[in-house]
Amino acid sequence: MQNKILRVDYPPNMHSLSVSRTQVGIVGAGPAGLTLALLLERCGIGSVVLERRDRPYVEGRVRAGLLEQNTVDLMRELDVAGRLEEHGLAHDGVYLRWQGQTLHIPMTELTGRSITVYGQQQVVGDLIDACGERGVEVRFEVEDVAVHGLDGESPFITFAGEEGEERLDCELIAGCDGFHGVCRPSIPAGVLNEYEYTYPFGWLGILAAAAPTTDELIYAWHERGFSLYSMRSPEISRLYLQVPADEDVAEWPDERIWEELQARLGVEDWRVGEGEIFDKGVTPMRSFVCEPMQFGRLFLAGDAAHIVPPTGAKGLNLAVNDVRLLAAAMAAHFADGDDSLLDRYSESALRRVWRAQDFSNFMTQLLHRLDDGEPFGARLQLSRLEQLRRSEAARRNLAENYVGLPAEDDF
Ligand code: RFL
Ligand code: PHB
Repeated sequence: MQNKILRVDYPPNMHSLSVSRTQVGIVGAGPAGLTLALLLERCGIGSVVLERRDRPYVEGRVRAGLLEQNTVDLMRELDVAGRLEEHGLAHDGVYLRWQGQTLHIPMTELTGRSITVYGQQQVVGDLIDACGERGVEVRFEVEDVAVHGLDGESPFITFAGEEGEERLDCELIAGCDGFHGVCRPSIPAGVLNEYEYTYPFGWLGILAAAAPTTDELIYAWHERGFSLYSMRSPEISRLYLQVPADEDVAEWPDERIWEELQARLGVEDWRVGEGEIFDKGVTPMRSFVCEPMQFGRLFLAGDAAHIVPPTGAKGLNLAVNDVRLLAAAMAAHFADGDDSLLDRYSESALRRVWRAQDFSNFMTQLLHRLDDGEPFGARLQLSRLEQLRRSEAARRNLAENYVGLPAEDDF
């Protein structure tokens, strides 16, 4: 559908207000919002994506790196996987490392499904390019976005664009604006149940111009704290260190980072490959879910509705799964007025969200230094790691959760 734009000019002393109309107003141009816009476009449904930041900022934000097979399959289905096929690194397993031992978990052998390392920055860049090529409107640098009329038949979004105030009338609104967005807080008090847990630690993440010296990701338990060895390409490594939640990145000059990584990840005759660090940041870790993920004509998706600690590598994958369900439900609404899928959207999405919450919490509690002053927790962790080494059933359980449930199990 063509988006209609109508400009209403008021007398000179009043602000002019541009009013336009689309079928679905989408707030946020992260993986959730952009993927939803492309899924809707494929069904002939018009949408406008409203994003607070500018395009270079959105494309430059360093975040996730690990895509489940479902996510890769959806990117292929949407015909946006060209660069992913070329540059994505297919992985068949991961390593767990503790006390000098390394255990390979052969994901593909255990589940028949695989994982792909491909940076969220690239995913977002590919999605924005596809929106441009397919005429999907993405408006960057819009300010003061607010959603209105959510419990009526005619919701609308107001915002300040380059030319002044604007109003976007819609039939449905998708809140894809991340954890700190405006959509979730616009739902009236008392509607949502919110579940939250904040961890007392965070991750210091770096990108380095260094060839990875490992063929698979390494998740390492260490008395000094957790660390993770990941990558972005044969020349670029992505590494993380557990640090206190409120850590100042200035406390971590490059030499200290490499020293700590070698101490936590290194084993005899093997070292982490070092190189120039060109990105550094600290991320807090929290678990959060709001229920339901919808109110009237507003549907939340991705980090706007739930956050997982990154240890399970689930956040982006959950965001993409939400909009896969949401797009199908919206398509049924527009095709024949059938709202049964929209009514069930939250319930369908939350099944996978809670599974991912549990798995992300399990991986976090298994591998991080708990800092509660008691050695008891560490002994339990070592016992669980030992069980993974001894039991194929335990490895299979981890592998099934890590690669993600098949998409068809959701509706
Ligand atoms: P995003 O990506 O936060 O996008 C939301 C967008 O909304 C915009 N926005 C607004 N726009 C207009 N008006 C407003 N008022 C707005 N407020 C916000 C924002 O600017 C932004 O562009 O949410 P989305 O689309 O739900 O995607 C979620 C993922 O980004 C997130 O879950 C992942 O990055 C989490 N994550 C990982 N997920 C994985 O699946 N695999 C991983 O390996 C993985 N590793 C990670 C991660 C997240 C990390 N950090 C930094 C949080 C590793 C890290 C370190
Ligand atoms: C990443 O490559 O950024 C990454 C990989 C696995 C995780 C989290 C982040 O669990």
